[in-house]
Amino acid sequence: MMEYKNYINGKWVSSKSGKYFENRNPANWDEIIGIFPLSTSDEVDEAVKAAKKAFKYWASIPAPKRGEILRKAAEILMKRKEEISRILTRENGKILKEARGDTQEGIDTAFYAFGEGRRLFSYTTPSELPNKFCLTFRRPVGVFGIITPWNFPIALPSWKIFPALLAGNTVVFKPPVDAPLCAYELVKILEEAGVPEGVINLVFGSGSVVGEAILAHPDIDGIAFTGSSEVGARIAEVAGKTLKKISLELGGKNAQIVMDDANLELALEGAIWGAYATAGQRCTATSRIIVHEKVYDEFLEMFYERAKNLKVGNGLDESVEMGPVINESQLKKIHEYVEIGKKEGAKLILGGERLKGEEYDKGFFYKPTIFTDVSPNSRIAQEEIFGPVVCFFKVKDIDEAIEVLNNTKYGLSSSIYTQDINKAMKAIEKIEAGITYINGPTIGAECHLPFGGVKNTGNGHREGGWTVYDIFTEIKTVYIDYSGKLQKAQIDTWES
Ligand code: UN1
Repeated sequence: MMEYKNYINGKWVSSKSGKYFENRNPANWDEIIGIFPLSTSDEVDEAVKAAKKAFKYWASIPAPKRGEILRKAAEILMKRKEEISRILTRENGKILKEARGDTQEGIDTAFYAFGEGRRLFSYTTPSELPNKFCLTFRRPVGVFGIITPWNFPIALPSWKIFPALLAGNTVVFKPPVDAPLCAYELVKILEEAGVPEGVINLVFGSGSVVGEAILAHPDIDGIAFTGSSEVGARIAEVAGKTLKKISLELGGKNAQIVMDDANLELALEGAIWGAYATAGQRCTATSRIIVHEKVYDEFLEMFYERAKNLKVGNGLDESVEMGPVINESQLKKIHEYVEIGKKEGAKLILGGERLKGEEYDKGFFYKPTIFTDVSPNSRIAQEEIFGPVVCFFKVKDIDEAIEVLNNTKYGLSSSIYTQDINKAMKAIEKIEAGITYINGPTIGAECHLPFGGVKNTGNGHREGGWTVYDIFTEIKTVYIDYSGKLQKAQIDTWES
């Protein structure tokens, strides 16, 4: 059995607790992929010390040179793409095609960070006084605690770690217990690419021990987290006590609108992909489909037929369209929501149960599930289920469609299928979400554009693109007075 280690101060070190957790394949729970340290708060402390010590040196390296190291990491990740994607499918369950996309997102983000090494733009502006020059530039924040979920085991740590490092921060990384091997490979790649000791530290373990120790540690300056809104609120509370910079990417209850003038075939492909890719376990997943009454029956029928025939199975089989969900407790949670939906009076027209049979019994396979007649304020319409469950809503026009879409505490992704430019423009303007797709599904964000949401989906930050550097840098404002005399802002007048 492969036993994995933490990476602290440039060394691979065994668990101090002597305790381990198992990483198993959700498509076949008998398959143990490896065991990983159940680390203690002491190990977090060591990692923070190493990161704090390494910060001065790392921050002093010019950003383009830090970028060179990330370019090397991108090249290694590119070379190992297929191997890592297969690891990803084994530990996460998502189908290979999607695992390759997950890895590719990491590669793209590393190359983008490499390029940003030669930009890291900031502003210069005129001074209100003569012979005075004003400029701003970006400095690193310090030590970042990075806590990521299992649903994008390469892309999400990449979104955070690569820009954090490029900007000159050092990192203590706590990966998810459900997909730790990708994290191990990612850190291995950074080590091979030449990241100096102490700059990236990896501490495996539980949220309740390792996660909490990171949140409370006084020498951690910032936290970047992706996960549920409940955990996000807890992070803000605990990490807020030591006034850390906090970036939270949280839940979603994303909807796709299908108008009566839409290309229904296209809308169908988008809806199926948005709802059932990654078995619905994306924060961007389509969990609500809002359809104009004129095409409701026709579209529902089309969707039902496709969903019913979706091939579910082990993601390593290239013909499979949907893999298992991550673990037993997630499977139970999804099923509980199905029961809640039924009790609430929604009509279950497809799925709503675990798949049975020899090829399924050792994994956590849930049937593609559809509810209709869902009351807009019911729990299944409002809460994030994070599984292959969609709710259908019938509306009479674009205004009602947008109203139903906005009726949620979340605001991450959204989509509308229409051929009418006026309806599309209205949706762009009125939908309360961080992301709106026109004639595309709610999933498929590109790494060089801002990613994040409004309302309870986050706390105002955007990962991705140039905006992620607002999370991982602090702005220094500089006034250079070359007048040779004391000039007083707000007091001196131009004439005097
Ligand atoms: C997530 O689920 O947390 O847009 C991220 C998408 C992916 C990223 C999802 N590129 O669906």
